[in-house]
Amino acid sequence: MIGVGDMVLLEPLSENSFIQNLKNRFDHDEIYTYIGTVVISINPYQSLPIYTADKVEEYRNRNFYELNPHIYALADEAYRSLRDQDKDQCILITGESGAGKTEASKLVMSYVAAVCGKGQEVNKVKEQLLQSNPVLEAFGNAKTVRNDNSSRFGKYMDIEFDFKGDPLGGVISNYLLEKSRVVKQPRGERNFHIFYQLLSGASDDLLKRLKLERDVSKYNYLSLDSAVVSDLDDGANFRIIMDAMKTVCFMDNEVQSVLELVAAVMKLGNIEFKSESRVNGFDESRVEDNNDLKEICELLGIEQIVLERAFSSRTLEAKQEKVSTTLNVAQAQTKQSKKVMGVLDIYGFEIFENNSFEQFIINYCNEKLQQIFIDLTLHEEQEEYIREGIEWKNIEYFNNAVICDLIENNNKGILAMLDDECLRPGTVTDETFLDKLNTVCAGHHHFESRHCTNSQFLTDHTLPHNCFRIQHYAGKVLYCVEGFVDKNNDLLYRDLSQAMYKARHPLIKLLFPEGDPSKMNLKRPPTAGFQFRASVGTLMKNLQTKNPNYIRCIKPNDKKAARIFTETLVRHQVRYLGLMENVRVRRAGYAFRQLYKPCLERYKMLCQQTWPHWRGPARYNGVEMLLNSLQVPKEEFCYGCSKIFIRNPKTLFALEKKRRECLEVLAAVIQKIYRGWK
Ligand code: AD9
Ligand code: MG
Repeated sequence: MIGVGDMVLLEPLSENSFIQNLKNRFDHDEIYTYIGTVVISINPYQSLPIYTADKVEEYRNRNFYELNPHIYALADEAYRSLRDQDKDQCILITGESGAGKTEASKLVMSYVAAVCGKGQEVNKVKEQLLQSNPVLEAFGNAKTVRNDNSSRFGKYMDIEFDFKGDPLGGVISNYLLEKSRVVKQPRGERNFHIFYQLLSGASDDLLKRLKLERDVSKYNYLSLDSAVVSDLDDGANFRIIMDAMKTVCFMDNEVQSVLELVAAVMKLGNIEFKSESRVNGFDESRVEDNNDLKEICELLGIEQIVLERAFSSRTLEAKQEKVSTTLNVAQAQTKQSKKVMGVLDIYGFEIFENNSFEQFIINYCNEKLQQIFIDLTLHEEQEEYIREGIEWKNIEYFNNAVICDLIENNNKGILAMLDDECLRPGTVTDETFLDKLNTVCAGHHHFESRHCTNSQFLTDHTLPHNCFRIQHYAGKVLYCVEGFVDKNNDLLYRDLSQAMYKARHPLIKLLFPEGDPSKMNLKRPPTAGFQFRASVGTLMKNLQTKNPNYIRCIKPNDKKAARIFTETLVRHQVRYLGLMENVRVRRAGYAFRQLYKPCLERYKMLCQQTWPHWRGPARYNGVEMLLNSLQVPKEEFCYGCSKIFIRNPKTLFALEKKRRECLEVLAAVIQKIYRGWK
C-alpha cells in the first residue's frame, strides 16, 4: 500500500501530512483514499486501468477495509447493505466543478449494474439505466472553462431494486437546467453538446431533412471560438447518443421530433428583428429575414403568421417551469416492496469571472449538500456520543447553516427577497433588488456589497455597483445582479406559448401545455428560485431517510491535466470540504457501533459461553463475555447506553474473519452429517 489508505490511521495527523499522503498516493496513481467510510477521490485526468471487469470481481462481496481503497468498495458496501440489510442507500458525490463527480456517479452505477442480478429482463433494465447517462449529458452538459463536460443541471437518480437485489428501474429528477446557455455562453465556453454533435455526426441526408448546414459558424447560438474541444469527438458521440436513445426506448419518430426541435432552436438564434415605429408612437419589432422563420415553422408545423405575430406582440403572462421531471425507465411494479439506491450528481461549486443567477443557485445547492454532510457526519456523530454517554471532546468545525439561512430564510433570505421584488407591483429592476438586499442583509457576516460590508453600513469602493458578495463555505463569490429578476421570473409571453401549443409538431405541443387556451391559468406560477428551493428541500428530506455514502471529489489542478498536483489548490479544497474535521471526529471516536443484541447475535458463535444461547442480557454481560473471551484489547471498545462502540475498523474486520471461518467449519460439519444420513 502506498502511503496510508485510511486517513484515520495517519500518524502524525496534520493538514500537511494529510495533503502529503494524498499527493504521495496520487503520484502513484492511487486516486482513492478513505476517511473511515468516506471516499476521497482525486481526478486523475487520465484513464487508469482500475475499472476493469477483473477489478469488479476483486471488490465483489469483500469487506470495505479488506482491499486497497476504491470507489468500487463503497459501491459494493452500499449495494450489499441495501440487498442484505434492507437499508435504502444514497450516494452523495460532492466537489467543485471538474473534480470528477459525474465520472464517479457513472462508476458507481456501472459497478452496481455489474454485480446485481442476471437474466435477459434484468440486463435490459441495466442497459437502460446506464444508457440514460449519455442522453442526459448530450442535452444537459457543456464545455465550460472548468470542465469540458460540465453538468449544467443537477441529477438525482433513484435506482430501484426488488427483494433479491435485482434492478427494477429508475426514477430521475433533474434540477434547474442552465437554460440561458442556449442563447449565450461565456467566453471560451460552448453551448450544450447536442448542437455540435448533431452538426458533426448527422448524415447529409438527415441534415437536409432538418434544414441545417454542417458549418457551425452559420449559427449565432453556437460559439465559434471553442467549437472544437480536443478531447471530444462530437461526431462519434452523436452516434452513441442515437443508439442510447433507442436503448432508453425512444421510438424513431420521437428521436426525429427531438432533433427537429434542436434544429429549430439553432435556427431561432439566426432570426433578426428590426424595430418599426408605429403611428401611435409604440415600437414594434418585425422579423428581418423570413427564410429562417419559414423553415422553423416547417420543422415545427406552425403557421408562419402565428409565430411571427407571437414574436412581435406581448400579452403578459407567465409559464410554469418544470424543474423536476421524472423518467420511468422501466415499468414501475407498484405492488412490490422496493429498495432504493439514490445517486446524486449535482453541478459543483462554481466561481467564475462573472457569476450570475445560475452560479448563485448552483452554489446554494452545494451549500445545502455541505450542510447535510455536516449534519450527518460531524454534528450527528458528536450528538450520538453524548446521547450514548461516551466521553467526548468537542471538535470545532465551521457550520455553514448560517449561509444556507442567508439564502433560504423564509422572510429575510436572499431568495425570498428576490421573490418579493419579482411579485411586487411597480417598477422592479435588478437594482431595486440589490437595494433591498443592502437594507435587509446589512451586517450579515457572510454578505457584502458596495454599500454594506459584512459588519456595518460602510462603503467598499473595491466592489462594483451592481454586485453583492457572499462568503460561501467554499470561498467568496461576487454575484452580478444583472438578470436576477428576469431569470427568477422566468416569464414566457403567453402569445409564444399559445403559438407553440398550436403547432402540429407533437413534442412542441407537449412541451407547452400552458399554451392551451382552454386551460389558461391566470394564477402566476412560482418563480424559478422558489421552485428550486422547494425541490432542493424535498431532495434533502429524501436523502435524510437513506443511509448516506460519501464520495468527496478533489480537483488536483486547474489545467485539466494528468499527473499535476497543485498543492495550494488541493489544500483549499481539503479545508472547505472540512476533511480535517472529518478525520478528527472519526479518530476521536469509534469507527463502528452496533446495538448490543444484534452484535451478540452476529458473533455469539465465537464464544463457548454465548453459543448457542446466552441466557442473560446482551447489554452488557453478553457482549462483555464475548469480547473478553476473544481477548479484544480494552482500549478498542467502549460501552454506550444502547450500543457497543468499536474503535478500529481492523478489530471489526478480525471479528468478521473469525465469524466467516467459524461458518465454514459449521457448514463442513453439517455437510458431513448430511452425507452420513444418506
Ligand atoms: V461539474 O461540477 O459537472 O462541472 P464534475 O462532474 O465534478 O464537474 P467530471 O466528472 O465531469 O467532473 O470530470 C471532469 C473530467 O475529468 C472528465 O470528463 C474526465 O475527463 C476526467 N475524470 C474525472 N474522473 C475521472 C476518473 N476517475 N478517471 C479518469 C476522470 N478521468
Ligand atoms: Mg458533472
